[in-house]
Amino acid sequence: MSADTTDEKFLSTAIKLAQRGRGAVEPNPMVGCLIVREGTIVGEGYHQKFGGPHAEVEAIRAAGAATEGADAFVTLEPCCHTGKTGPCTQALVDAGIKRVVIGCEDPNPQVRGKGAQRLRDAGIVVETGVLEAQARRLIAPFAKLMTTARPWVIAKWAMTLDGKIASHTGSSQWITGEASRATVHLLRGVVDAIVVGRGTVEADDPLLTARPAGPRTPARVVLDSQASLASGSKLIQSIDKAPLLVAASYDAPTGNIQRLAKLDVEVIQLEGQDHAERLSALLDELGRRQMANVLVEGGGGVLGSLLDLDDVDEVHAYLAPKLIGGASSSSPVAGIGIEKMSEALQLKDIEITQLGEDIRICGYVH
Ligand code: AOF
Ligand code: ZN
Repeated sequence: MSADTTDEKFLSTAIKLAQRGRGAVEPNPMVGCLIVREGTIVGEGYHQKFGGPHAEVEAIRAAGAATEGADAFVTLEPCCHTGKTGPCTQALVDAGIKRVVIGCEDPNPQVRGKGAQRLRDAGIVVETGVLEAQARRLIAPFAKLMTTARPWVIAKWAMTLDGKIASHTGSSQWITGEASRATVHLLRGVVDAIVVGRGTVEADDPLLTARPAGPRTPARVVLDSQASLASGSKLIQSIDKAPLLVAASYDAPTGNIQRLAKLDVEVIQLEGQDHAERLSALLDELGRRQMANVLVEGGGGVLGSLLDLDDVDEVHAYLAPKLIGGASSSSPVAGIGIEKMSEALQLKDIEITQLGEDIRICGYVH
């Protein structure tokens, strides 16, 4: 193997290691680090928990005395500032590391290039941009929140083979099988919020919790301009299981807001003349709350507005081999839509997975 492919191999392992922190480190980035000496991994580490030690510190600790003269492979540029923990650049220097291979730059303005420079200044050989595209994907939610103050938006839907999310009478449970639904619960357990429209709550009366629970308990958010969510809904009945946020407009009747507040529902009122404007305001609000990942589960109106706003970052579409027909049966993404097929959003880095008899297609919008 050439030096480059060896570097990529170790960095790829570090990326997999980093992913173990998903759901536990946010809004921090997932980061993985390997210490390698004469071609052998002598220490592994990853950022395990928000506020906890960084990946480099974990890997250096695991390697013990073997760090002297070794290489470090880090998915993200090592930090050079003191946050909740000390600078990783100093830890690498103190450990006697002679070469650092980095996946991508840290978009945090306190670091951005300065971390790599600090290492070079200390006489360490630094290679940057190894498996850069993958390393950037790994930190995409962190990078988006850091640079736009908005969360990463994952749009999820399940549809029949003929593109419907419910029958013409509104029947929708269940389109996909158990294996598909289990993966949705895994995803719910690593995000900060699950967003749905009021119509979806009325049609499906969902709980919107992760079952089994994951490392993170997502807040449940309902777009409900009049704050009219029924007191008997499962969302309200399960208020002790996960926070519930109703995103209303300034036109919402005070009586409705007071009724929900008494039931421990948090009601926020959003600026905006229409659903799309208020959805945009909601993303700003969730960003202010330092939410890095938001899962939007429908319905078609909400997903359509998101698409019209160009605010979808990632898509998880489940396709079940069922036919239901019906001119009036709903499809997953409504809104105004795009005029020409030549202007359709083309997803990138597509991943196709078979789950029981269903197919899941995941991809990135940008
Ligand atoms: C690294 N290695 O494993 C991580 C880094 O508040 P702190 O001290 O945890 O610092 C958080 C910032 O450090 C975060 O915004 C990002 O810039 C960087 N994250 N850096 O060298 C790591 N998680
Ligand atoms: Zn650090």
